[in-house]
Amino acid sequence: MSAAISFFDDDARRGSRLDSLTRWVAETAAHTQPDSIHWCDGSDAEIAALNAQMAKDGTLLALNGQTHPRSWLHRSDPSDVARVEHLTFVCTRDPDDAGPNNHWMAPAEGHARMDALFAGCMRGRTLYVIPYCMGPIDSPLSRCGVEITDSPYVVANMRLMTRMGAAALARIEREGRFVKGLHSTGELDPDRRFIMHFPEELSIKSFGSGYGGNALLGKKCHALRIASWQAREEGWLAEHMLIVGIQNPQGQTHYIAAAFPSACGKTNLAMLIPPESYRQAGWKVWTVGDDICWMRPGADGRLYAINPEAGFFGVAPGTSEKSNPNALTTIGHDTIFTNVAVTDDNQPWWEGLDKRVPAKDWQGRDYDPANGPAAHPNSRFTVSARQCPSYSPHAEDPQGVPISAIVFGGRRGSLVPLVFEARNWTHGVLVGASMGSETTAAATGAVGVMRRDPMAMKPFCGYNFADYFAHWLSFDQAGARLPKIFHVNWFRKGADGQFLWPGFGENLRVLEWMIQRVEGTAEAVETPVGRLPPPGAIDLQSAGVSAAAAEELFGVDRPGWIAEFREIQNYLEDYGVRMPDPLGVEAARILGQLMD
Ligand code: SAT
Ligand code: MN
Repeated sequence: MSAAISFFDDDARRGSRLDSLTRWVAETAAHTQPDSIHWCDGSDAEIAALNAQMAKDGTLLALNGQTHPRSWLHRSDPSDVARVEHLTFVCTRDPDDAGPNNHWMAPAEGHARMDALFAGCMRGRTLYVIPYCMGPIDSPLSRCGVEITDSPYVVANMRLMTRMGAAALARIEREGRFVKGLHSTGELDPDRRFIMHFPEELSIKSFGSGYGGNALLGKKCHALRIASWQAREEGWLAEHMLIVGIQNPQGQTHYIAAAFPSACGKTNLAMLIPPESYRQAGWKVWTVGDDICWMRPGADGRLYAINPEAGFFGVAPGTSEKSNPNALTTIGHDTIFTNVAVTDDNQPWWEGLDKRVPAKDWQGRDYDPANGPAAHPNSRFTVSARQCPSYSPHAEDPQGVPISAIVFGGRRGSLVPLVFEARNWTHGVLVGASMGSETTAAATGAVGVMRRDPMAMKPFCGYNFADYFAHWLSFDQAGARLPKIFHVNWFRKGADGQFLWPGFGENLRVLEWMIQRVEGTAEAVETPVGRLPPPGAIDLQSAGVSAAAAEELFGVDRPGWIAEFREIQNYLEDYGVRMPDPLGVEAARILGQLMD
């Protein structure tokens, strides 16, 4: 790796709009004391040198080059395998601006704590400066940031997940504005680990973790927590949503943005393969993004969306030829795998992939089922979106893609039907605001516990949820041509504990009904909780769903919903006077109808 501080040597840079960046880098270096500084240019030569260095020191292990060319395995510290929500803070001057949905700390205290951790932490290490752009480099919807890190693994991941390097630096120079993210893996000590956000300063400080959303600061920290704050100020939306294009046999494509909590199948839905009969009829599915969506009203009143990311950081377990063949093709080469198992011929392996028995588990131990799953349940792949066979030709359009429908969904074993449509925008915002889901392995803590996860943003909204819902409501203006809003639940279980709905490619049957609703060609039945497809509107038989299962999937259990809505009312009331009235009015109206 070059240790040269080439950027500083270049007098031409001085006095440019990069002054604040060079000053910040110099101050950070003075405080963290790295041995050298490297400005990332994003080139092939740079990553080749970095990979070689990481292969040498064991940070990356080469995988089978025959089956997985140019792919690597990284084993993280066993205590550092997921996001840490209890150590994640939003630091605003007024605690109410962060809201009850965030852990809050005063900015001065947050900085003091973090600065103490960062003091001298990069001694013996290289400080990498990563200029990056979230979104297509020439899109007005994109926003830039710079991450300073001492982790070459973070550099390699950021290179896949963002537009990183020289072009981003040029845009930063043009705009003079960027989000500052400072990261160090520290000693990976869980007791010295914090992820702090300072939205009023557009800055992030993250210490003590090298993993995913804690360390790749462009992702959840910038593109959701800080961006949600920027979006409210600037009149757009930064959401935890996949974006998928559904092309019908007539050749029209509708784009759908869908919010599900982490590890609830966003990547699978974004890369869906239509059932055989749909493929033959000419249906096609196009992937725009699998995790984050930035949306803004266009001149025609529609919402236009970009995927701010350039790659996928997907959950490996459960990814298979059946569940997501597009993902398997995508990760066939040039991929970083984190915390997966390996076979005896050094291929990456995880539960649900196939019937082979792995040789080593995610910690590098000889595989022994007594030690639990071979791959960590939150093991991941990092890969460029351009390798995805279904990557949309419009994924990088600077103006974004027009959104026809917004879908909210949770992991709910009971009560919530397979699909329903919101009556209007306000009802749709309530549907999103009252989303509940059972927790997954994507965050540390108990798995399978039901919690409210509004719009799948509970861990990611950088400000008070009450203000966030008000911001959502504000899009309903004269001239707006807003998407229809739906709710889905792929995870409904029967009395025997088995899923009632097959999911995966069959989900297209549900999306088809939504598109027909958007086009005005499908019927719906009014119920107090929303509009449901009438019997026969979705071909369940071909999806292998029995009549009894169908009845459960589309039933409205009034006593169950009354209890649910009482809980929702309590939840909304916890936010006090900042909660916008229309949501409470809407919830009361639905509850009244349920009790009629
Ligand atoms: O670890 S990440 O936050 O990047 C992944 C996720 O939780 O969705
Ligand atoms: Mn996510």
